Amino acid sequence: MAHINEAPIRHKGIAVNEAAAAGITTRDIRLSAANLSIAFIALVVGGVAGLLQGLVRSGFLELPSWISYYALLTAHGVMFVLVLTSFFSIGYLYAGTSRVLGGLAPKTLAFGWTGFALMTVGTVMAAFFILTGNANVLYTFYTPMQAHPWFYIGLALIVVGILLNCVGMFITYQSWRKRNPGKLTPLFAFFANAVFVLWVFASLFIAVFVVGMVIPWAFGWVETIDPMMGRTLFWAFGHTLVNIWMLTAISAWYVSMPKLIGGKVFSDSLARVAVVILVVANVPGGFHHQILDPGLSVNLKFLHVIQTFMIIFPSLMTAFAMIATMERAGRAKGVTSLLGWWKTLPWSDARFFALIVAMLAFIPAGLGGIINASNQINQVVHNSIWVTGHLHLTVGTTVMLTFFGISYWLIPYLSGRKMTRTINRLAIAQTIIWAGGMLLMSGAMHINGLLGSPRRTANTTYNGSSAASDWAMYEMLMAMGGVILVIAIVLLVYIWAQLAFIAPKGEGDFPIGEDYSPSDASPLFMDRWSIWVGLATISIAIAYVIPLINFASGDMPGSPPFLMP
Ligand code: HEM
Ligand SMILES: [Cu+2]
Repeated sequence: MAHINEAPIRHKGIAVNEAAAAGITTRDIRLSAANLSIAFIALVVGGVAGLLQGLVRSGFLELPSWISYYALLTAHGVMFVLVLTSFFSIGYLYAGTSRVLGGLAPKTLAFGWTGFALMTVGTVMAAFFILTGNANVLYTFYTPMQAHPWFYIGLALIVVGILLNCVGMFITYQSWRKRNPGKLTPLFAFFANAVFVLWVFASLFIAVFVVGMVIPWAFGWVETIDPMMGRTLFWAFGHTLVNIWMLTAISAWYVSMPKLIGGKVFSDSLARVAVVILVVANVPGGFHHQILDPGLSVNLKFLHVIQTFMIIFPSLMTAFAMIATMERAGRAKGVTSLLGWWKTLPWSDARFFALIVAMLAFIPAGLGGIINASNQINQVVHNSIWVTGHLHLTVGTTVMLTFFGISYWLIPYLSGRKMTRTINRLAIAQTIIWAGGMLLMSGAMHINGLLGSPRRTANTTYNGSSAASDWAMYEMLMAMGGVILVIAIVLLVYIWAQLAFIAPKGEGDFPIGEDYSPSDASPLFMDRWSIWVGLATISIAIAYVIPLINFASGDMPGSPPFLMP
């Protein structure tokens, strides 16, 4: 497979693989493909669970006694937001990094495969305990709800596996820098490195929570656990995870989208600044998931609302850069009218179409996020199904559609096949069906949340209460949205199978927008990650030292375990 134009780069200790002299090596392909395969399995399992939930909540279906709504809900959350997103990001970022840095270092492959193996074993363990009803703790595994201890060990293996992948990425990144003194790393690699830096921060919090607190408690070695400490550690991880998805998704918007529309990266340095702000400012945002938690002072919550709103800056910068990229591409094609460039975009190219729909979905998703993060309005929507509607717009639509769009070039790139016109058309239909299904489902969830319907509850009429009867119509719409989404998943599986095994051989490329114009070069210190990691550590310390010391100071009552039906 010959995909790369640049000469391959020699990694210390191995001879250049001649077969790979012109492109991504078979070894790199295998690692990415393995990660993507698990992501695809997670999509199917998570999707089936999602559909069943939608049908149960709306009263269309009653589950057999051997499986509970909460087992399904746990499977759905874990498969989609922990498993699918992690494996997909690794497969995609490793492939793109191999593309722009001329191959992964041999040690990276060793770390990558070991990480992959641990993550896969961890996923199978977690799935087993969820589906056998031994881990009805939802994907947030808030204590004092308790699962089987080996479920948590499965989660811990996933985290260790991810950390090994981080090390793998850093090795290739740093080895490229050593071999290219005085050169700025390519933008894609910068994004990839940032994602893995965030993963390290996220993993540290979740490791302390799972390994340091939950596992000893689940085995019964300690009797009680402090739920507040757990929630705080979880959301330091959980919110960082959200930005890991966003950063992964926007890497495609910044780097690949310009190439797909025949334009150029609008501003390399703007992109890098947006990345750095996300890395430095994001972890403390975790507290906006705890606005209604007791035990945190009002002043502290105020500080965190401010820190959360920092994230609006890179979001607006991204919106600006995307529109500017598209406008410039149109102007370069000779468009002079104010908005005429909009028509010159390649609407019939599924790779672009999925990305632009994802970007459009981010507008209502981001507005909802501002509502959630605002202390007063949060009181109205907190723990209602509005929140579930919000996360189906953000991760369910914006991130997922971007991942689907990426897969339309990534799979052909890895399989050495090409997207035919028919598959392209199916992929456009897939995008429309997915977006339509999500719009319907998440719209209904938003409205029902405002009407007071709680999230994370199976079907109930609350003893025939009239308030609850108002929810019925929107619950039916939710279920309809779910059915439409599952149709989209079936179509997607068909497209992926075609692209991976059946489509005619061809030379697809991994689209990489032209890096930067010399006049717009970022200063070299942008690549000094010690600066950004240092600043991020300071921002995390400002946010977390006081509350964690308070929780740890010993006057918090601990809780014995609760087992969910
Ligand atoms: C087939 C498509 C999907 C359907 C039918 C679906 C449906 C649902 C339903 C009915 C709920 C439960 C509401 C509740 O009781 O609180 C839910 C929760 C959730 N969904 Fe989905 N969803 C789908 C796709 C996705 C995707 C693609 C993602 C993310 C990548 C996602 C992430 C979540 C999360 C994180 C929750 C919250 C779980 C919790 O509260 O523990 N869903 N979904
Ligand atoms: Cu958050």
